[in-house]
Amino acid sequence: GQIFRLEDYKPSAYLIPGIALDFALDADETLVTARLRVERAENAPDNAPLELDGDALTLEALRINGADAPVSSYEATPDKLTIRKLPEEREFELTIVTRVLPSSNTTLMGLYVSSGVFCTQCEAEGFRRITYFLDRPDILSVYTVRMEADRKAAPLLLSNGNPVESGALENGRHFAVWHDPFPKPSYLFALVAGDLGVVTDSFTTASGREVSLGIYVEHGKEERAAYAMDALKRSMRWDEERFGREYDLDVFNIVAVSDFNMGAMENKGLNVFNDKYVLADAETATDVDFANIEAIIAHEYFHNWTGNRITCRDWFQLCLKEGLTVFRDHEFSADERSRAVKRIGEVRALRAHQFPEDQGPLAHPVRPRRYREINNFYTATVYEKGSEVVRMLRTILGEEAFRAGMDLYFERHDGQAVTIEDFLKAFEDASGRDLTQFALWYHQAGTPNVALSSRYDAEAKTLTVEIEQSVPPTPSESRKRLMHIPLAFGLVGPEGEDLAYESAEGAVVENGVIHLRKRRHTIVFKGVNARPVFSVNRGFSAPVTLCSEGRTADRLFLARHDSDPFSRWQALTTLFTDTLIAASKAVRGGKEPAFADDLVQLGLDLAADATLEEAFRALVLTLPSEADVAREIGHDIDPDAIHTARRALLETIARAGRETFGDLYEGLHDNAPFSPDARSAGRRALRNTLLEYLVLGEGTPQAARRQFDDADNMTERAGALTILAQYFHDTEDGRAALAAFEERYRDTPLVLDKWLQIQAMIPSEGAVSLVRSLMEHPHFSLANPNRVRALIGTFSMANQTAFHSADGEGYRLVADTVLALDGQNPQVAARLATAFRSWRSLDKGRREHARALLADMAGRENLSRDLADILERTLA
Ligand code: DPP
Ligand code: ZN
Repeated sequence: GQIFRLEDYKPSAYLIPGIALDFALDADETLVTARLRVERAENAPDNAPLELDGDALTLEALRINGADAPVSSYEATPDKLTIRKLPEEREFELTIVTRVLPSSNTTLMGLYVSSGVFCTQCEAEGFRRITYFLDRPDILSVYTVRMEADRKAAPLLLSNGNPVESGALENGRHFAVWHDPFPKPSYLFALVAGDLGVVTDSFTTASGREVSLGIYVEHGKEERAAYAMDALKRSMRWDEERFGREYDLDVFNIVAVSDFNMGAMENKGLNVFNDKYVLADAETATDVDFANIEAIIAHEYFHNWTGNRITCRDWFQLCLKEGLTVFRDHEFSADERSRAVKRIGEVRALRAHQFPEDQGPLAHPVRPRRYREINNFYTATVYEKGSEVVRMLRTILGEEAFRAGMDLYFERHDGQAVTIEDFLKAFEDASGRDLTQFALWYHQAGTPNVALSSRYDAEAKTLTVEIEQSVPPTPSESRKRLMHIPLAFGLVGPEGEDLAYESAEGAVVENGVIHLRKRRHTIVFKGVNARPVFSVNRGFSAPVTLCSEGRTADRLFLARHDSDPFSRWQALTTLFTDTLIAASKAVRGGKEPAFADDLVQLGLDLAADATLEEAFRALVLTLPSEADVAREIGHDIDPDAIHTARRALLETIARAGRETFGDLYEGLHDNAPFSPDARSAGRRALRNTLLEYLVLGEGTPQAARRQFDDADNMTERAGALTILAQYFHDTEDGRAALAAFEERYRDTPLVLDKWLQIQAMIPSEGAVSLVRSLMEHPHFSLANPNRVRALIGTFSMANQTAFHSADGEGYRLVADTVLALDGQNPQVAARLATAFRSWRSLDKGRREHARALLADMAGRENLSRDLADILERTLA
């Protein structure tokens, strides 16, 4: 297939400043009439043909300045319309009539039907499934959209911008016209037409403009949209206060649909959401769901400035909007909730999703230089690492200069389609700093490693720190340049306070941050009055792996005393990870795993420490996952050994903490009515974590069964069910709870997804056949991405022993599903296939099974471009 390269970017020879779209909506066959105002760009040759993108389109008519275009003047295929003979004038009008088939569109890109509702998804290249167009983000157009549809089937007609006009038509049909005054790229176009319920509200912007807010959901589900509405209003306020960004249209609408490839989409003034990220109440949503809704509502709203008002010049710049907007939504959640807990969650997610990507065959820079299929670059690297890069920028510049840079960026580029270079230039100009070396974070793939050692000289009162950076080779980038790595640090004294020092030599050290810019730095801190423990990468200031001399005593100390909560958690996590690596080695060697008492005691003490937030204490008791341990081992992985080792540590802690945990668990119960706030969520998280240990300590399911039966909210009910399923799935209690849950939520698909998910994680011999049988359940459907992700996605990501089952059957299950899905929904199929990305780090037998299946898949005929690209890169 064709490879697109960053260096090949050329501005378009034609512009389309205005477009009027007219949709005659019909589920089987919709006629789309697009009237394009086309302009020849300055400096473009007069005779350049106009090549418009299409995808699976049928051309019904083509008119140039109102007259039918002679057949000889153009050429139309499903994926391209080339017009060779164009008017002499610089400006002309093209009318293009296409025919599209919404109800048979299973790709969920372009115009499709979800539960009877017409909706669209155009990012990245879905608009070309609606009409022929210059479907690239640097073509900005003002849109006017007219829709007509059956009034009964689709009383609601929404598009971008503001409503202009609506009315009745003959034959029970009606129409509406929307106009969006802000020029936008085609990927931000959206329409929704259907019969939906609505929650309305309003928001007054800082300058006093009144905005009507609407959240549209299936009838009967309106109450479950209340939290999303609240999150939206808080997001709008926050963006004004923190970034000075005000909303710009008269209306802001959100529509929840049940079939959606992504989480949500930031179409101008009309966000379309996966209903999973809108609908929530105590009965159906966990605290994690509430937090995700808050974050995603914020994320899509924040795109209005970072993405919509200022957009990407081309898709290589995807991180320009995504990394930045993730950073903004992270900051929002940190402000709304607990900053420390939020940060730990971000880092756990980064390590779970981005690190394996960066360390495997699919590694790519935050700003990729080439792609075959852009859909495959909506990755943890672009999003999560992209956000980390913006965070580092703030660390380097400081809050004030960072904000000045953002202000300049908004001021300078409003209404434009720009690049990472433009973005960085705004910060350089606002701060007077040179960001050339820093920019490597966008250009170079791979997770840098920082190796570190320190020694204290009591007589000289110096602490000498040796730091060395290296960036590992990644596909097609064997030689790496040295990065600018900002490491926040502290010298932790005997009482836990940060020790002062007189001077630091050997690197730029300012405001508690070491700026690593060379391969090696020897930093001498002078005037340090007591032996400190060096605490580094506080707050995870840089997304690197750290390799430091393993002084266990120092880590135990930091876990108890570091003033940075992230570093406390990190110290403990490192200790747990190291001990789990050692234990899985022991298991593999046929020995009993053993765990140090002081580590177990540390876990118990932190869990019981009432001065700490409950959510933090829950994280303390959450051991590194099997995948975390596997990633740290890195090669010749045996998931069974890791599972056995981790289970042994869980049981060791459970036995040691039996009494403490029981008391804590009981003490955390309260009778207050459910509230999704962070504090209450933290309490529930800790209770659920404790429950697992309680059950393991007692060896009986009673406590979990009791919580399952008594719960008045989904967090506690699903938490208990997860434990029952994990440890007691083959007992009466486990079976009964799973059946009761299924019965209770028979008519609530999003909750039945949890039921699938919980079963997909059961680490048993029968896991593969259980999942295969659940695929036959009436609730399951390959056509719905949420179902697929809940069952097959969870199985491949969160059931290490079963997915990597030594007989290869777990791989086969995922491969079968990927192939079955590819013909319907290539995007979701390709995403599912990335589960194989770490195949080379497994032990020999598993590696062989994975390779054989990957090769078999790659050899099939008619693979989508999406899937072929992933398979090819994974095998390379
Ligand atoms: N809708 C996706 C997001 O907001 C892609 N833009 O990240
Ligand atoms: Zn986004």
